[in-house]
Amino acid sequence: MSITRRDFLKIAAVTGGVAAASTPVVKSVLALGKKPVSLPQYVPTTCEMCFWRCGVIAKVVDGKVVKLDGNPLHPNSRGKLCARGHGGIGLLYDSDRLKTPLINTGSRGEAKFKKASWDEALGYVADRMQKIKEKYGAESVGLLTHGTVSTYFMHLLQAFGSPNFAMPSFALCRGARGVAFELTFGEDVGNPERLDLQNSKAIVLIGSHLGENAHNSQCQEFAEAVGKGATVIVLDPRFSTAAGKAKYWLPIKPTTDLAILLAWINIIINEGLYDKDYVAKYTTGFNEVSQAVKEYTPEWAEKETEIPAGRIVETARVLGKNKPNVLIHPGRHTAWYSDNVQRQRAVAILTAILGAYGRPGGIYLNPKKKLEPVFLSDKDYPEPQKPAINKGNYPFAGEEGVTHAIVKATLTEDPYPIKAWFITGTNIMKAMPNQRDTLNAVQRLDLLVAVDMMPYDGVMLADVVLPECTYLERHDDFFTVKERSFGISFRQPVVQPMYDTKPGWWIAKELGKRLGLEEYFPWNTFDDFLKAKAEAWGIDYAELGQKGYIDFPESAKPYLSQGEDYKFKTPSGKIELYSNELKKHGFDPIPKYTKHEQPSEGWFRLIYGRAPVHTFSRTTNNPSLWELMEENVAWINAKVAKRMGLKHGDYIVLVNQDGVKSNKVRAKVTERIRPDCIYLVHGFCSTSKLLHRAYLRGADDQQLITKYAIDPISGSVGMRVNFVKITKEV
Ligand SMILES: Nc1nc2c(c(=O)[nH]1)N[C@H]1C(S)=C(S)[C@@H](COP(=O)(O)OP(=O)(O)OC[C@H]3O[C@@H](n4cnc5c(=O)[nH]c(N)nc54)[C@H](O)[C@@H]3O)O[C@H]1N2
Ligand SMILES: Nc1nc2c(c(=O)[nH]1)N[C@H]1C(S)=C(S)[C@@H](COP(=O)(O)OP(=O)(O)OC[C@H]3O[C@@H](n4cnc5c(=O)[nH]c(N)nc54)[C@H](O)[C@@H]3O)O[C@H]1N2
Ligand code: SF4
Ligand SMILES: [Mo]
Repeated sequence: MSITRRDFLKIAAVTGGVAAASTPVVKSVLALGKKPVSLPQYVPTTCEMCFWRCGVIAKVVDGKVVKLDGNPLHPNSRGKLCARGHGGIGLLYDSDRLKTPLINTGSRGEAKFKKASWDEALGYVADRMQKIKEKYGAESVGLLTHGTVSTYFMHLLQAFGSPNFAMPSFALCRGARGVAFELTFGEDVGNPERLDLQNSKAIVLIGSHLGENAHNSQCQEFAEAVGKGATVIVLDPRFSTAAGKAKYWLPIKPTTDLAILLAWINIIINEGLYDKDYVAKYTTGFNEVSQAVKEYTPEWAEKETEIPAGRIVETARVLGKNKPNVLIHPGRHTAWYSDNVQRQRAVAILTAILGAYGRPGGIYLNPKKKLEPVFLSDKDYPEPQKPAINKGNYPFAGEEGVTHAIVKATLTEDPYPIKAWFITGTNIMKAMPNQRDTLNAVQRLDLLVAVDMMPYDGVMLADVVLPECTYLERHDDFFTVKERSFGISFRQPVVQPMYDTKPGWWIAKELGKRLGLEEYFPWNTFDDFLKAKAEAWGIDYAELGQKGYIDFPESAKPYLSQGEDYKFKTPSGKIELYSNELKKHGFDPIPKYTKHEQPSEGWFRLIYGRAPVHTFSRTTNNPSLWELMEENVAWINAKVAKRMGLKHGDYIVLVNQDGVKSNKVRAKVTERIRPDCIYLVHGFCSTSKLLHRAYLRGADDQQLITKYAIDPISGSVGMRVNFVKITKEV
């Protein structure tokens, strides 16, 4: 049940001072001579079951969290949580949680854990870090990290003297999109994406499987747009949940999306359906694009994509007719093939010629609000002695680093050895492709430290495991939210940490102390740091604690006004349809279509995505979410299944081009997928015996992704380049 704004204001009033004995309810219970019942407390905080970071209101009774609801004041949740958000209680009370620090007493990765005190575990880590620093230099300590815990460990790593961190959110997720949009518009589309879905008249989803991708407010806005009659066009080899809402489902041959995008651009220009004033005022390179796309006719695109030319023309006209109130969803997980940046550049160019950037129903503008950064400490980091290896040799790799660059340097010791990994908030066995490389790299380390809440696969490889408490038990740094207006979201403990677990900030600070870096942590508790930061920003900390979210409505300026002079943050100040930056680095300044390998007879392309009730691997053991979906299934086209004599629900095993076999998995026999693909929901089949529900349940897409293709522009990783065969042996 969601609560109304009015209810929430009542709740906010309760949050401050709770359950005073004089309240009428308590009085009447006392009067009856019964045991006093404490009133529920409602504590606002921020969700971390995924990275949408919705506002949550936790209902706490007698020190136990009994319910989580969406914070109606928060633009990412709007009073509702998704299933995973509600499932936060399952995480908190999962009896498989990490409960104390652990030290592996066996060989690397043997997971022969003994319990340790914090002092012993942190002392062990600090001692080995110092030895590595003496022998190889501080740069030889690397960090693979994701989520809020990253803040503290990136700080610690840099204070120690290493620049070598990487997050899956760049190369394995939205990096290619960020690069393409920065090259074209001078900025990324944000996180959450600044999509004006609720006002869109036509929406194109290129793989973006909203509904299965459960990003909360985006799904709410998509539903609203559909309700208001927006025309939805879905490009997906699989009939996704979103395809069920679409007027046009275009079951595109995987790898060929760039062909349809270029054909659409061609048709829209050819038929004069583009936004002429907008193009003239805000863009550069239109003539070059017009010339370059001429070869991409609908008939040519039909041969590549297997979508009839007539359909391609018809859908291009839908976009032209509804401009500028159209949204070509820029996607989020854009790590598909080797041309991710160019595909995303085509999305950006199409958006621009339809005049949809800074327009209702398109992509809204960043809110206007600037707060001076307040760092964890004012002390400068030492200058690393060696160049960073975390971006590989990719000219447009982002600040978040490239995970496979860390793996490669560890394996090759080129240009210098990496001898320690911290893995914090990421499951290296599930997030990164080619598990054999990961395992080989791990064997070359002198130290592997995991900071996690649960014993997922990557944690089982660690020498030392440092248990973080869950997001419901800790403070974290403020989250700045750039929705239509600017806001700040707050995370505070809803209950005290269970077992011997500690917040990430505490673990980093304590380790810092043992490394002689205490000056980098000049506060006692994180509450102290946040109070000081709130003061520096002129924010009422008590109000933030009561509401969970503070908004600055005056900062909203979602759309360009009529004829407005607007300077984009590109070198030319215009939207760069033709990219001089790419040209300078030897890349195509306008996207060119490239062909990709296709599966041969008897083989299928392995594709993957999300289930609405799970987040990657991290929820597969969550008792409440596991109940909703215990394992994944392999989607197989019905005609293929018939030819192979497979029935719905039969167990099968998938074998990839390198002979790697999956765990057994049930076949989902369906018309809703192309015959050349097999689809798995990502994240299943944990190999950790400490997970009583997730252990060996379903099949692991990552196990079968032994091959990957690298986008030379950004270092983004294409993971949909593996082929599998189906076998019935179990
Ligand atoms: N094959 C394949 N690979 C993929 C993807 C795919 O779809 N298919 N998706 C890619 C994408 S889009 C992304 S964003 C990445 C995601 O990659 P990851 O974020 O690494 O995803 P998870 O597998 O959920 O692993 C998260 C780990 O962090 C731990 N964790 C969760 N919350 C916390 C916390 O608050 N504190 C600490 N200390 N630990 C925590 C969990 O217990 C778990 O061990 O994977 C990428 N890799
Ligand atoms: N429930 C839930 N929601 C999530 C997450 C989660 O773990 N669980 N993770 C969040 C994160 S970090 C991310 S990055 C997003 C990812 O979610 P999205 O960005 O929405 O989707 P993708 O993972 O890019 O794409 C998955 C879809 O692409 C289709 N597909 C496969 N190959 C092709 C192709 O060649 N062309 C086309 N057009 N389609 C193809 C698949 O059939 C599938 O429907 O989800 C977010 N939302
Ligand atoms: S989308 Fe769901 S899991 Fe993600 S932050 Fe929001 S409620 Fe939590
Ligand atoms: Mo992602």
